[in-house]
Amino acid sequence: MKSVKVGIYAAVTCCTIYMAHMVLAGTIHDVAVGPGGSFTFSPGDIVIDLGDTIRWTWEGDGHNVDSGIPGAPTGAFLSGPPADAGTVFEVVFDQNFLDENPIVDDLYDYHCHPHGKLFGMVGSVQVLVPASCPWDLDSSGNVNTYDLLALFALWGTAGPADFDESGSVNTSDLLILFANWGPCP
Ligand SMILES: [Cu+2]
Repeated sequence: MKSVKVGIYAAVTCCTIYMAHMVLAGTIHDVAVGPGGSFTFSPGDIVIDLGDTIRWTWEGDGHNVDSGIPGAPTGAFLSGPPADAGTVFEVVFDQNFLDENPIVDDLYDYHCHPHGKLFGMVGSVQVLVPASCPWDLDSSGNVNTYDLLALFALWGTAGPADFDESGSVNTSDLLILFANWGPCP
């Protein structure tokens, strides 16, 4: 009987860790470097969620990936010296990365060092960071009666009070608001 309990415990623990990993592991977005002999990154501008990875794959020769605009590298990331087709470079844009490389609006410009200035070989990564206190609908710093009233005013809509993104503000969102009642973290 004891071994059954241990088995169940192990399965639950394992499953929980696995699910937590699934939630934390972001999406990988592919960006081609110099496709078709061009001096471009494709897609050039990309919007990702916090925790996502950009995977640059070289399809042309003599390029690199350097953070910042041409002539003003920021040091946030650098693939190394210019490299050839087949090279792969990845950056995980997680909270640690953002903390270590703070930038206005979490918008990371980058360029190819040899071709950035000369051929406009540039790109950007916009990281979308979820609001830390989305229940504070009026941004007062507190989840209170005003937010409750705001939620009722948005009842049935897919607006900002649809916390669980079910498609409309309903009782579930009301309960989420109550669960987060008080000062924002
Ligand atoms: Cu280049």
